[in-house]
Amino acid sequence: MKPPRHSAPLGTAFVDTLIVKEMEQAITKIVEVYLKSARGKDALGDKQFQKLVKCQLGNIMTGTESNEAIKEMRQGLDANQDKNISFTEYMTLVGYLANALSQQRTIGQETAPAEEQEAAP
Ligand SMILES: [Ca+2]
Repeated sequence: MKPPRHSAPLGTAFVDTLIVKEMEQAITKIVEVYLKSARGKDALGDKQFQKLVKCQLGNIMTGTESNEAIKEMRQGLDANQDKNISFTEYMTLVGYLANALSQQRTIGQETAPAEEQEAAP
């Protein structure tokens, strides 16, 4: 009798499929949020951008309660200075936030095993 040789490769493929689906869902959601916020237009105006940041990014970003801070953020993202946030400019924000989250988690892992301690002298 032959041993079941398929179990390991199938298992790996299954895990890969799960990861792809999670990424597909995440990317789809990022696009959906933008399209819903833009309400059929090809870019986000000031009000749409304010609403998107307040409703969707309040837990991941600081300063989202301040209209002025969000306006400054929009100005920083608005690469072509047309006062609207295009999908590409929106993706700059998504990339920035993903990078910040990744760094935060990496730092968290580095410091997690250590006991809580005061700042080094
Ligand atoms: Ca723009």
